This record gives sequence, C-alpha cells and structure tokens, in this order.
Amino acid sequence: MTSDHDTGTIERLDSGITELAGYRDPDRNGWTREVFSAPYRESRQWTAARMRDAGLDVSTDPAGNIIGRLEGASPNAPALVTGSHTDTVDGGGRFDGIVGVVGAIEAARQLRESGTRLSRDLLVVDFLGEESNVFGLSCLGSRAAARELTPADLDRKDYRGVSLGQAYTDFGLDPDALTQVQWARKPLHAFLELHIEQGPTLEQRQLPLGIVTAITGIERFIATFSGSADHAGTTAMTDRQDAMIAAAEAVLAVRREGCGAPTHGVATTTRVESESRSPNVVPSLVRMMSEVRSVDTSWLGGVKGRLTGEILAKAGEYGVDVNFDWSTDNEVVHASPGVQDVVASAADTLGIPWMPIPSGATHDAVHMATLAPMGMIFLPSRAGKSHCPEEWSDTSDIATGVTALVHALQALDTADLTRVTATP
Ligand code: HGY
Ligand code: MN
Ligand code: MN
Repeated sequence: MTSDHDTGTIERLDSGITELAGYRDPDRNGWTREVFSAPYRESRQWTAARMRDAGLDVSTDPAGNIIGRLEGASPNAPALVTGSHTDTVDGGGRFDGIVGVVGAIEAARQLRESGTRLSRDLLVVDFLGEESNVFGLSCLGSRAAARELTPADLDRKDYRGVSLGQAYTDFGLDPDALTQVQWARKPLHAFLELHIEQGPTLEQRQLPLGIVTAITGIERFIATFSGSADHAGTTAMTDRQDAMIAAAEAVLAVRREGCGAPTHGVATTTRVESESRSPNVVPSLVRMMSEVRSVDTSWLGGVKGRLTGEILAKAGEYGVDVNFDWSTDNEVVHASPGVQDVVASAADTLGIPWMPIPSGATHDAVHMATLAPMGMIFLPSRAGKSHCPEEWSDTSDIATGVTALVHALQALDTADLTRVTATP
C-alpha cells in the first residue's frame, strides 16, 4: 500500500515541501534555513498559516515552538503530540524535519476531514531550532519544552561572541520565559514523530517504513591545542611545538575511535582552525570540533576517557598541550515498546511492510521522550543522503508515512501505553 494515495494529499505534500524550501538563505548552498536566520523567521508565518489552513488552532509558545491543536472529545485528557522541525543545517536539504511537520499537518487535516474525533487533543508541533547550531546545542525548542535548557546554555557564545540568550532576544523571544511551555507542563499521552531515515537502509531493503527502536547518543568536544609560534622558515622540524600537527593526529584518532565501535558507532571531526591567519608561522593555537555517536551506551560512555588519553599522549610527543571542552548533546534514548507496538500493528493492518531500525541521527523525540512514551516513523531517503542539497524522499513514500501516522495516532489515542511488551 504505497502507490494509491489521494491526489489532494500528494498535491498538498508536494506544495508544502516546495513552498517551505523557498524560504532559504540565498547566500548559502543548498536549502539553508538556519535557526534565528531571516528566512527561518519568515518561514514561521508559513508554518502557522499551513496549520490554520488545515483547521488547527495555532499558537506559539514562549520557546518559539509553533503548536497546531486539533481539539479532542475531552480536551483535559493528556494530549497526543506529533511534529518535528523546519530549520536546516547550513547547506541542508528540503526533507529533514520538514517531512515531520508538513506530514503531521496533513495527518491532522485527514483526521479532521474524515470526521474522526480523537478522545484527546492532538498537538502538531514545529519545534524551534532542532539542528545543532553555532552555539553547539541542538533541539532548542524541544529541550525547552522538556525543561532541559539551562541558564548556562543561554550563556553559550557563538564565534562572534553573541550569546544564545541574545539570539533569542533578537529573534523576539524572552530568554527568561523559555521554560514556561504550558502545553508541555501537563501530562502528555504519547509523542510520535515522522522523519526521513537520513541513511540508506530502508532504500536498500526496499521498505517504505522504519519503526525506530533507539536514538543515538552524542558526545561532542572542542579541543584547544597550544604549541609554540615560530618562524615557519627558520625553525627546524625537530624544534617545533606545532599545534596543527597535534590536531591532525587527533583527527585521525577520532576516526579510529568511530571505526572501532563494536556495534553502531560513528565519529566525525567537522572543524579544525588555526588562530593565526599568517601563512608563515608555525601554528601555536588550533581548535578542533568533533562528535562521537552510538546507540551502544557502554561504548559511548568510554569514548571521552579513551580519546582524551590518546590525544593528550600524542600531543605531548610534539610538546603540545591540549584542553578539552566535552558536552553530551544527548544520551542514548530508547523508543517506547508500547508505541512501537502500536505503530507496528497499524502498519501491518495497512499492509505497509516495515522494519525496526535504530536512528544514527538525533531528533526532538529525544527530549519529548522525557515527557511521554515516544516513537518515530522513518521513511526512505534516496541513497541515504541527508544534510546536503541532494537529500530526497519520494512524495509517495511521504504519503505512505502520513497514512501510517494517521492510523498510528488513532490507535495511540485509545491505547494503554503502560503495557511494556517486547520490542518488535
Ligand atoms: O544531528 C543530527 O543528528 C540531527 O540531524 N540534528
Ligand atoms: Mn531532523
Ligand atoms: Mn538534521
């Protein structure tokens, strides 16, 4: 059941993806719409209008999340929540996060237009700023909803010295009110997010649907290498304390760590920069930004000790000191077995083939999991590409994901999620 979809649905999904993609930074590659940027600010009006057009009551909470509400029979019952994000990485694509907002709005429209009245409110959320940003912190809106955004986070500075708190103020949000997210202060029944896989597995297995079992944990660090500035032309190779060489060794150590993971594990260095701009000085101060991810909690828990020790020892051979600033972007989070069961039986009833799948990407679902039983539905990414302009998912696959979302939300509405069953 993947090709026969209502033409209205296909048209609305296509137009939604296309119109939202139009809000992009013309000076950056791909479909760039980073949090707090001008195109992102303009796109928030579009999202709110699209929710209203689908018949939802729309509001924006103090953390900048846009919430579309489909009233249920008993509005005081714990709400059902779905949604994702519409911000992108620099040079990003048109589907990461966006599918889970445009698709969720379409699902709510289908429920309303079919005359389905859920027993509880359904909240469709476009979470502010899911992507990791210049402040090094992902999932701003869902983190605030989960009361995980701290005053120290607001003091984080970007490379220009602007604090995250100032960025909120400049965007029109009150940093002191960020945790007063009332909809998330009440008990919630469940959270279910539709998202692209951002990897190749579903396409390789020719499956239209994935049911997420766990979401990767992320450990990030900035390492500062301090050596000695010297004349690049007159200093013998054996007399140098070259911070760039120590950083280069560290980049390879990070790669070895990722390749050595026993199950799912990856490690990436995304930035190495020398303080000096001169091309004729041995680098004395170099900063490096890396991250390590895994769904294997014990392996990920040992990464900091292993990498810190190895990088310090190697840098010492070059007479270079290293300072580390480690942060846990998020711990490994397991999807609710109850929600997984409900989604699996909805897909089986619809005749949609699926597989259980871990997520190597992090999501707003990580933080929503602290508020309610959480689940995610994945749909295929062409060639597994994401976080790049080539990111693509077929509209028919998105529509299949929406169909699964509609039926899973209806089943979740009356499900007793306290049952803990074996994961599918
Ligand atoms: O980084 C991630 O995994 C997500 O795309 N924010
Ligand atoms: Mn995403
Ligand atoms: Mn992303």
